[in-house]
Amino acid sequence: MAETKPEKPGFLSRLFGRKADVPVPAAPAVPQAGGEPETMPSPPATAADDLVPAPPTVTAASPDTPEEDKVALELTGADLQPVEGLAPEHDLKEIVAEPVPEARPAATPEPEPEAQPAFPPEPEAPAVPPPGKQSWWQRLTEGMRRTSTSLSESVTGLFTKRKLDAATLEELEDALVQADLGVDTALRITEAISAGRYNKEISPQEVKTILASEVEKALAPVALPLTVAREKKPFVILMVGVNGAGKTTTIGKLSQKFRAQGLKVMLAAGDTFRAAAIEQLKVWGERVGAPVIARAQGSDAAGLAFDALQEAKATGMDVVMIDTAGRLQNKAGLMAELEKIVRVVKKFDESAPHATLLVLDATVGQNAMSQVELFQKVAGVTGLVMTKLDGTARGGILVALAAKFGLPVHFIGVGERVEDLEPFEARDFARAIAGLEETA
Ligand SMILES: Nc1nc2c(ncn2[C@@H]2O[C@H](COP(=O)(O)OP(=O)(O)OP(=O)(O)O)[C@@H](O)[C@H]2O)c(=O)[nH]1
Ligand SMILES: [Mg+2]
Repeated sequence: MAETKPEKPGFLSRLFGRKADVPVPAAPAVPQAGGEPETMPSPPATAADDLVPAPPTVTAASPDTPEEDKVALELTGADLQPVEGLAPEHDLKEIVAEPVPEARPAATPEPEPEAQPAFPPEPEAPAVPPPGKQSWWQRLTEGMRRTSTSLSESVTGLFTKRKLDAATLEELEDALVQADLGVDTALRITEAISAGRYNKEISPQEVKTILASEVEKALAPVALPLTVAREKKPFVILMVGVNGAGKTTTIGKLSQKFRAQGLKVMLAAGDTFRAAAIEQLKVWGERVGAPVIARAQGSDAAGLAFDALQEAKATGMDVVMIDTAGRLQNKAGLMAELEKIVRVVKKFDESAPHATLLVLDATVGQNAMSQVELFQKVAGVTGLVMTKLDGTARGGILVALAAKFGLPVHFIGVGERVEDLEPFEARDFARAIAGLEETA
């Protein structure tokens, strides 16, 4: 597929008088090893109609991972398969135009296909060292390695024993755009690097330090914790996102964190579209010690959410997390269902959902932009969780999202294990992306 690059004037004209509001370009669809979603087209992030459901990425554990550290298949939704008719190359208009099926799937669940990972292990993925021995910083840098290596290589290649000139800066800007940081941010970084250093030598380390500091500046305002308001009992969290983004596993991981804080957590299996999705949540519930309210496949998700909230109130739960389907037959069906869930939840408590978290898969690149626009419109997103930063060389998408939407980023995920999801910290992320060491 041809790479699309934004048209760029020369460096000097950009420094003196380039307009700041350059549109964010479509991500160049660079095929990646391992067959991740980056191989799918990333349409420009403009209209909500451009939403492309992500093909599910079941990232298998590295072959080097010891048996006991591998994530159980039933926790990861190992049955995930691309939705019929939603092949990435499918024409979007066609998908949207499909009629919404009147009848929901029959209550008798269809036999589930045999569990099998959708994608083979990535041969190029870095080996995962034993988790118990790693700090979050190690897991973060390990997970971000593809992005940071790619940026580091560009910086080292460009700035080793070379004077800072327009051509070098332009190449750096290209590398930053490739990492999905967005044109505006890339320009700001190159300007910060060039300030007072034009025609002088600058070391790769200095460049990385400036890069990290600019990324941190962009991210600091959105790095906000998810606070469970104790006066809301139950505190209702609605999880939304396209199929395969990581909603169910994120619910599992968050449940464990909340449980560790002594909170009583209930889960609502609102993805009634697939029997395996209900099972997946039940397994998480058992694992973390959280009751799961579920009904048969094909049941009304909004009704189930309402029942779960009543049950949670009756049993004194602190937090209820509602899982939702990431895929119905088409986008209209998915959105109608989400709107209904929100309406019904509000009947229970006008102030709920107290948090609506959009789970974004980092590997979809620029398509994350249109996902935010769409889900914001339908469900009123209050915060983001970005998963699978370990599966992409373009982790800079988080920076572009922050610049464009300013929505709080609560958590980031760099792997499938429970401990691979942590609250988002701007400084750590910025240093990891720039390939710098941790600071005290
Ligand atoms: N490598 C990696 N895999 C992840 C991460 N987060 C989630 N996954 C995996 O992504 C796959 C899909 O996750 P799910 O939680 O089932 O996704 P979902 O959004 O619930 O999908 P639907 O139920 O189809 O809507 C699973 O195999 C997860 O283990 C992450 O941060 N890194
Ligand atoms: Mg799910």
